[in-house]
Amino acid sequence: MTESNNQGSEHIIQRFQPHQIEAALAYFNEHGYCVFSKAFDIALGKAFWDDVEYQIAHNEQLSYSLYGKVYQGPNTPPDGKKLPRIIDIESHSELARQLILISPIAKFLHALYGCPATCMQTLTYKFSSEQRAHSDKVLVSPPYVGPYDRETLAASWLALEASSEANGALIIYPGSHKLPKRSLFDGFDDSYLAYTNWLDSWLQENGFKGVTFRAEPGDILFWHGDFIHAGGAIQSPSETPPTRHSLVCHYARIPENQASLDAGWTRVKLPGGSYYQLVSAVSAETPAPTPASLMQRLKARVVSLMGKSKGT
Ligand SMILES: O=C(O)CCC(=O)C(=O)O
Repeated sequence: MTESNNQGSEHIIQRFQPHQIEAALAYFNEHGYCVFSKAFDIALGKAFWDDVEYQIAHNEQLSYSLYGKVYQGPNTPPDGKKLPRIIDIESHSELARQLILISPIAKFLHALYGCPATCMQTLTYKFSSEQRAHSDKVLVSPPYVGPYDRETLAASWLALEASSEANGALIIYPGSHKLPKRSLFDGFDDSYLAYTNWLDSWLQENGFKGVTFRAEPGDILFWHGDFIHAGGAIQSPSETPPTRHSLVCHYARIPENQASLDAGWTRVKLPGGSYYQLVSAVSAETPAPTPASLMQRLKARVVSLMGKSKGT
């Protein structure tokens, strides 16, 4: 997992335990990213993914981003559901809301911001996006948030499955957040291709080499808003591409009393911070049926047998 980059030596990805917040923050400021191991319960991650599958199958309000456009309901092209990049799962899934500001995330971001964080948006991926190297800094612009301090933009990437070259592990460029660079809106005529071509040359000229982040389920990777990263190419030769389930959350420091700009979205408090909720999704929420506990099943069986014995 080591490669040289412009920091002049082999780069080894250091991992932190969820309680090592201060050490991780110092590392984040230096390298533009940090990784916490065993930062959330793998079973919660699995249950969340089951809910994602359930929502894809049953919830027509879910929003998918596909090739730069957002789709919902019957207008969603088949690829939208096959290669899902869901942009609002936290509005639909209680389990997503448990993850987006889970304790190590809330604590790390509180240390970074000096106040509770706001989750502006999420991206739920079934596969590696294979997205070329980019910075998120000007890309994360949910309309309901409006202008915000982009210097505070940060992301968390929650590994719901292990990743490696086979399923397109993330590629990161340690230290890349420190240098000023052009953005998509600096003279590329809105051409994402021209921007990413330019950025590849910029990385090379500045001596940055990508480092593969091989994740374990339960890992949380944080990256700085201007940190360069990419969705790795899926290298498995298999006809069915291997999945790489992940949840990406984008946060910023947003004044506590700043309301949503769109009446269709409301800002909601959670124990560790706040997030934006699609209002129409609240009443429509249909949680996936949770399997009954053994005790509940036994009780139900006893009640049904008693009913039968009374001839009902
Ligand atoms: O998970 C991926 O493949 C890429 C994620 C990413 O680059 C992003 O959300 O900005």
